[in-house]
Amino acid sequence: MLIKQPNAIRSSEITPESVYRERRRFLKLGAAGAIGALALPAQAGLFGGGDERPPGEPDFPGLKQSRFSVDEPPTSWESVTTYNNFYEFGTGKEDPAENAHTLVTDPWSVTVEGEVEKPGSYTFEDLLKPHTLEERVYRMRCVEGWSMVIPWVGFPLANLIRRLGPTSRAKYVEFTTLHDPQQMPGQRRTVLDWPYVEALRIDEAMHPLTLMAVGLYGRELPNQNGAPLRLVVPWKYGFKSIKSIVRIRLTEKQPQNTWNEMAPHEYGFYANVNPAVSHPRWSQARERRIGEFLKRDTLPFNGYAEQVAHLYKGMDLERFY
Ligand SMILES: Nc1nc2c(c(=O)[nH]1)N[C@H]1C(S)=C(S)[C@@H](COP(=O)(O)O)O[C@H]1N2
Ligand SMILES: [Mo]
Repeated sequence: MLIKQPNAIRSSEITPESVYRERRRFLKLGAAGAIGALALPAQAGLFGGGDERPPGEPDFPGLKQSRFSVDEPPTSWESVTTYNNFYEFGTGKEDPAENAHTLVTDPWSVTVEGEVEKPGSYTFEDLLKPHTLEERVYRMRCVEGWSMVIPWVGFPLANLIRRLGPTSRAKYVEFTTLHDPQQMPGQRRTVLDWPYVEALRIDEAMHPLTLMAVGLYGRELPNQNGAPLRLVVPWKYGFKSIKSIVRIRLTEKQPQNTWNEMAPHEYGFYANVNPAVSHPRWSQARERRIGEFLKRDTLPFNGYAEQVAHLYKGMDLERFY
């Protein structure tokens, strides 16, 4: 098996208790306020028994279930939170769960720059306040050939971008992860050109499937999953879903993303899940769903073709991989 026993130190054990409770109180109020009296506890029915869910109380009780959720059994909480890619905390799959407790996620702020009408530095709380959180169960596919199904908690990135007011020159949206080798020990080695940067074309960023996530399985994001704020783009290989974002920049020119810079022939800008286009060193035709034994076929656009294929009409996807 790929999965080790849980050894993660939860953020609740690391962050000073008072600070942690403050952040939680804010998130709870926000989520509850947004859904009001109509909300039903979606989780009970959704995961029907089993022990896939995390122990303890949810941080976001009574989340609305998104109509974009897929109807597939979610990967266990244990796997989702102990089998990670987050090179800022090491290159091994178990490294992030072991090491990410040194990341301080509260206070947190995000700098907004470039082609927007409302640039500035936003606290995590200010950034979130106007948005309605919901649960979105998404298929996720890593470029390495494994996949998961993850019940994210978040809101559409489009809503945030609209609020920031893109100028007519805004063609791309660039995201940057925190750069702090004190908190991120993996950054003391130059395995990547830090900080980690990712970007989307503006129409991809505005697509209703593109999510800003703040939680999973009804809980705040564990540090190893990109706390306190990360991108989730379910039709693209996992590396586009950048974690622990501190900067959002709208640009006219296509930004340089980290993995493309590292290995341009292996990782493109688009990174749409495509079983027909092999990675130079392996096929992308099949995948291993974590928790399952037999491999399954990988679907074009990770199964989201109906919703997103039109974004790439007329593009040669062998060239724009
Ligand atoms: N900052 C940052 N974001 C990152 C990564 C990373 O190393 N650093 N890894 C990416 C890759 S390759 C994958 S598959 C997903 C994994 O997300 P998960 O650990 O929450 O499943 O995060 C992506 N976001
Ligand atoms: Mo990945």
